[in-house]
Amino acid sequence: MRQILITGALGQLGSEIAAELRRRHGAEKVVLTDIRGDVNADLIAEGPFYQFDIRDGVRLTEIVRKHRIDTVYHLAALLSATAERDPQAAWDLNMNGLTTVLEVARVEGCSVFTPSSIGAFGPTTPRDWTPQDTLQRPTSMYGVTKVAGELLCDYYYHKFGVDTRGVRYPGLISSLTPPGGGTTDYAVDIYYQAVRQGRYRCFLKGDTYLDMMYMPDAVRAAIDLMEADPSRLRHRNAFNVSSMSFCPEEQAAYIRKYIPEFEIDYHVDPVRQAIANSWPNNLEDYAARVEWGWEPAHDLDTMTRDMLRVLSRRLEDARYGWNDQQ
Ligand code: NAD
Ligand code: AKB
Repeated sequence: MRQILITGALGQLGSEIAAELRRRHGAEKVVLTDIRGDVNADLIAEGPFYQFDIRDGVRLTEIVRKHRIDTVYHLAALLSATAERDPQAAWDLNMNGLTTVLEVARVEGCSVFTPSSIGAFGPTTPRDWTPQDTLQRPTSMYGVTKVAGELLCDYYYHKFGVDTRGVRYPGLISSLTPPGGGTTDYAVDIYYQAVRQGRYRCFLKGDTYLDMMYMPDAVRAAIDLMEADPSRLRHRNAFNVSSMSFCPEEQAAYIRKYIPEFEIDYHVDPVRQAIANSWPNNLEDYAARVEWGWEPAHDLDTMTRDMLRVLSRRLEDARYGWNDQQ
């Protein structure tokens, strides 16, 4: 039975991986950690939680030993738009946070999941059906840290035998916890604004295609990869995973199937548009399918229907006095 620790556990991805792992293994077996403690009160109350900076290796070692941790999902990081505003802070957290986790894992014998991103690719990468093994020369600081992170994780596997694994996630879309400062955040916010106001002002151009994924598929990808038979893994850090690719115009058209009066207009943010222009349109994910059985369940239509249903119900609850953020 695994003893799991999650870093960045209160974020968009962490809160959902935490909920699913606690559902599978029990709350006591899944230790959550984050630098903040002011969100997702239910998750914090339900099982072990520690508030500290992931660059503190002494504290991490204490917690790993106390709970006999054997598997770490390392999710604490700065995302692309935030990273571009403060590149030094992004390098510091994304690289020193990862180094701290890998060193503790090496000494204490833990497996480590670290997500990479479509941000690990750049303008010279083939944009359509981006191959698993291809050119990676990203132009954003986020991308620089993601490529360096992939290499560092592979290094720890080859040099020290640490069981490191990762996927290159597309933009993730979810309703439990808002996204934390990425270029793909528009694709989440558009659903909130569609339900609240029936209109949305988008910070990317309407014809900007990007790879995206609904959160239930993203959570399953992480857990399935960590449970995969290691002898089948030819790649490790990190696997392309893909489920849908769309642009804001297309997403708006799908929202209109359910909210016909929905309107979208555009006020382009040059920083995030430049990042999006340097990323692939869609990834080819054959290696993940063959090596550990990756298969997504959601497409743009099923995701749109589900997001609008969940958010409408939450808005309705808020009208009757429930907290809109819960
Ligand atoms: P997020 O910003 O929602 O969550 C990150 C969490 O890390 C936050 O809860 C934050 O409080 C915590 N954190 C920040 N600094 C910390 C520190 N010094 N010590 C400890 N915790 C700290 O991000 P997310 O979307 O959940 O992303 C998680 C991982 O997945 C990241 O590595 C990200 O690059 C990757 N990823 C996310 C997406 C996406 O669309 N969400 C896509 C591709 C890859
Ligand atoms: C971001 O936009 O920074 C993230 C990502 C795709 O890595 N959502």
